[in-house]
Amino acid sequence: MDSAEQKILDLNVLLLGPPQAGKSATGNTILGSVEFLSQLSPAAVTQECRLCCKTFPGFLRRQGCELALRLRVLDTPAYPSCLVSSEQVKQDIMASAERAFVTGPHVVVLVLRADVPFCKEDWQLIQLAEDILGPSWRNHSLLVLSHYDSVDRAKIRGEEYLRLAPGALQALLESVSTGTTFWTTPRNGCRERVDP
Ligand SMILES: Nc1nc2c(ncn2[C@@H]2O[C@H](COP(=O)(O)OP(=O)(O)OP(=O)(O)O)[C@@H](O)[C@H]2O)c(=O)[nH]1
Ligand SMILES: [Mg+2]
Repeated sequence: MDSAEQKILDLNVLLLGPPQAGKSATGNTILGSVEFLSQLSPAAVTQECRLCCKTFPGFLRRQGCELALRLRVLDTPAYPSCLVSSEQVKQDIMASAERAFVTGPHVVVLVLRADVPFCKEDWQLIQLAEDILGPSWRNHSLLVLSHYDSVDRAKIRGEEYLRLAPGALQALLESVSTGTTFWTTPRNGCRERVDP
């Protein structure tokens, strides 16, 4: 590794979630710009995996030296899918993640809608995170509950939402150690974080 390479910190992010959960919008939020097509559709918008790489020079200082952050975000088609074979999507995602990330994904962002019930199919998503990251997947996964603005409009506050959530979702929230984020309405394709 030469000195130029040492000044770059890589962060590989893999987005996963069911149809229309807000995966692409989340990717845009992470990148801070509109890179992925994010739109309402009765069909799948993202049909194949797409990598976006962005470098943020001087992002942090370590031992008196400035480091750039190189963010690689892989947007993926919906999984599990109700439109095409979920097994095929799973194979595509795993193959694309292997191609995109030489050192593997560092963080898997699981995007679920806060305003629709957590159902048993969602466990397939968790299983995929585990297949990709291995047994320590919980330590390297972030759960994003999108469409929190709808929950907010229904005047359900964060704590109450968590109390009302089915046991399976509560177990997931407890097991994902990197924390949960609630997101509000997209603005210009990006979103803002709100506190639960
Ligand atoms: N109100 C609201 N709308 C959202 C939120 N997140 C995403 N959306 C909207 O939901 C729609 C789908 O968002 P996408 O980012 O395309 O979702 P996706 O998971 O990438 O969708 P597919 O690629 O079709 O699986 C878009 O119209 C977004 O603007 C949110 O937190 N609140
Ligand atoms: Mg998408």
